[in-house]
Amino acid sequence: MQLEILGNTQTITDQNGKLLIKTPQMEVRIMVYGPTIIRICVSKNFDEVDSSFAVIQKSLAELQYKETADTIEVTTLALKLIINKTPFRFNFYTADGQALSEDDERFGVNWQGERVINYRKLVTDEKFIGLGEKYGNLNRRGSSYVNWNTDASEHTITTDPLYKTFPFFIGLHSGLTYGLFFDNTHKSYFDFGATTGGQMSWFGADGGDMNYYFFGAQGVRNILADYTWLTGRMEMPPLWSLGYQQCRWSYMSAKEVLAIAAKFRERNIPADVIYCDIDYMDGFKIFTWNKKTFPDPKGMIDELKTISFRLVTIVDPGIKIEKGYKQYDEGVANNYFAAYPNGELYTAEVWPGQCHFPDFLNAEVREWWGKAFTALTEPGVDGFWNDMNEPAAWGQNIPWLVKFGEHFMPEIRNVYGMQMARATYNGAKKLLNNKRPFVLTRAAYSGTQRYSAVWTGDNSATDEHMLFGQRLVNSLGLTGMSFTGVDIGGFMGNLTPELMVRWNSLGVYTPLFRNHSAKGMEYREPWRWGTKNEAIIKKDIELRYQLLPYIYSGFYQSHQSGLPLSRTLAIDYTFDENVFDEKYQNQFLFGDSLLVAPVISPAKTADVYLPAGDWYRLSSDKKFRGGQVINVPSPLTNLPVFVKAGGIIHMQNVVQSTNEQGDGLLMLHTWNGSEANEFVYYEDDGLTYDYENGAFYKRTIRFDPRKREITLSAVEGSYLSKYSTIQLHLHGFGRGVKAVREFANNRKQISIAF
Ligand code: MIG
Repeated sequence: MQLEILGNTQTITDQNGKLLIKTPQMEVRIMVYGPTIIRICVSKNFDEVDSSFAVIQKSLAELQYKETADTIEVTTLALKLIINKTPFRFNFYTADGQALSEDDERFGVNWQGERVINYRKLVTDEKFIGLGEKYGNLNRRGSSYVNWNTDASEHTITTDPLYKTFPFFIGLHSGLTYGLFFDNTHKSYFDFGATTGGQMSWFGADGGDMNYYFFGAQGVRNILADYTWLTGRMEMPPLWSLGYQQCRWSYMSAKEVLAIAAKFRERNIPADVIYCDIDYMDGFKIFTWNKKTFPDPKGMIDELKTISFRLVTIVDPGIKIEKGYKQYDEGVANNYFAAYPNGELYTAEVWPGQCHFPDFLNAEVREWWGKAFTALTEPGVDGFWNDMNEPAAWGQNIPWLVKFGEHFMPEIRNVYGMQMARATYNGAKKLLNNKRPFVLTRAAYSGTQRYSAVWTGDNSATDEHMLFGQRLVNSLGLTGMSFTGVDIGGFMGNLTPELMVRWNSLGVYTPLFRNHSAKGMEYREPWRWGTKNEAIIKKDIELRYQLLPYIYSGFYQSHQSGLPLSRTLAIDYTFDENVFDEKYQNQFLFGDSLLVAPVISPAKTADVYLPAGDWYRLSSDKKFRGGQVINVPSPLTNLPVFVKAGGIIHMQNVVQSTNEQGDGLLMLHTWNGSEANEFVYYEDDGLTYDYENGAFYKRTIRFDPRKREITLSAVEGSYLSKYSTIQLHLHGFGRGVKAVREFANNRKQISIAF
């Protein structure tokens, strides 16, 4: 195999902001997307059209560069890209010349056959975070990874690859931050100094171009804002999808679904969602219902609605080969399925038996798929769960010569699931008449946040998996995915009541709060664990509902700026070494003000690292100084959760579902601190897209310890809050300060002295 390096520069041209550099072997395109974002694309043969599944922005029409004898320098307000001409290398600096990331001087970018690789210099103190759903530590230094979407059933906490591909990481060194998004859908590889004796890091792919976006913003938050500007942000989720979700493979009949839902109401355990896994279908045929066990889907869903439950149903990509089955007939007639190069349709076995696989890369197929959801939306299904879309088939490995339109399988495998989620989301959105669909997908690629929430697939019912799951959620948050979750309780295996209670209490602080288990496992509903445990589980679920106003406002941040709801401490405490300590690396901020320390179920006490600042335990208001490790009690009734001093958290009284109007009381909790703080409270109807036309209620809450004042700004937006009264609760303000004040919710600025 021949090693091809980037030869010497032959010509440089500026084409409306695109800098084209030709060498005898390759062509390089440099584009600027903003002061902190520069794209480099090196190719041996550029496609006519520059297309991406992830990126939704265009490059700027102008670019500043100058040429010297040895270099080409591209500058923006914030960045300097210095390209060495011989040998050809790409090096990035801040505007004032500090090195952010440089090519390895010896190897840089090169090709080995079809494979394209970039070798980069490692800085001594360099750390890496990101890549989304990947095993290992928060700091990825010393690890290597493969992106190849895989149905990783029965995975362990060291399995790689898993289900999703997010070829985006953030580098941290010398007090500086940068990000790199390798937008290449082929099987790809990332090595953060694992196999090079600490000499260099490298990434590459089996095919395609060396196409990457370099982010030079300072601060992880700013990099996330840039990355999600480039690849999109989530819409506001339906409020009901933030409630408690009960799943099972499977509730086998309409009767069982209704009985389970009714039990929540009988026992006054709040919940919003119940699921139908694959057994609701007729022979696992997508978009059908089993006539015997689900004879009247609409009747069942209507009944669920009367007790304020929503239904989410699963769909898989595999379409059963069966004449007379609508999706099969139409798919064959229109050539909508993946095929071998000789035109024969590709066949593989999944749940329904022999199947064909829709070509979700084709817009017409996506449209067709989207329309088929009438079979689900007509009876009243509100949420659409996309499974098996790696794509999975028995035997895993789909032959490489299978074609999806013009693309061979290896080129598109990593985006197949995302395109299925896209088709599902667009289809459901059209059918739901201005209501927001909830879509949940297992396979994903960068940009999936625009269409869908994700869960981390088939985990196991162990403490180890619970902690691992938290790392996955935190890491997914570093790649634009805010609406994420794990199977709470673990998919495979049975667990102790203690672990169920603990995991559920962590679920309160998981963006997607969904309890799920595999066929054959013991049932997992809250009442299966004895009276005492049920009471704890219930109380925790109630806490989730109390926190919903805060959580919803947290999702508004994701929608606005790409900041995830579950945030590894590396986002705000980037250069604090303790954050990366294996003992504390699972800790995270849930929204702006809560710090959560996941704890295994047997532990009666926990060591918690509190970063700089003052903190209060949520359950007791006991105050702690930050910048130290503390040991605190962690009984099953009380997960270690802390509020940041100055924290602002909106809560409501318990409701049994988000469908309940509630008592109209919004409780605004503030914890005393020496520094000023601000929080944007956000509310809308939680259901429709009217917020896009101004139908929201938004106000900034300011805590100002110097002025001794809490201010609620005047309301922005036209929506009427569902809360008629606001109650201010002051924590840690000492004697003499009235702890609770109450006032009618009005739209003017409100200032309260303390
Ligand atoms: O081959 O639909 O990850 O959540 O319950 C297993 C049955 C297929 C895998 C999913 C899991 C789901 C299960 N599915």
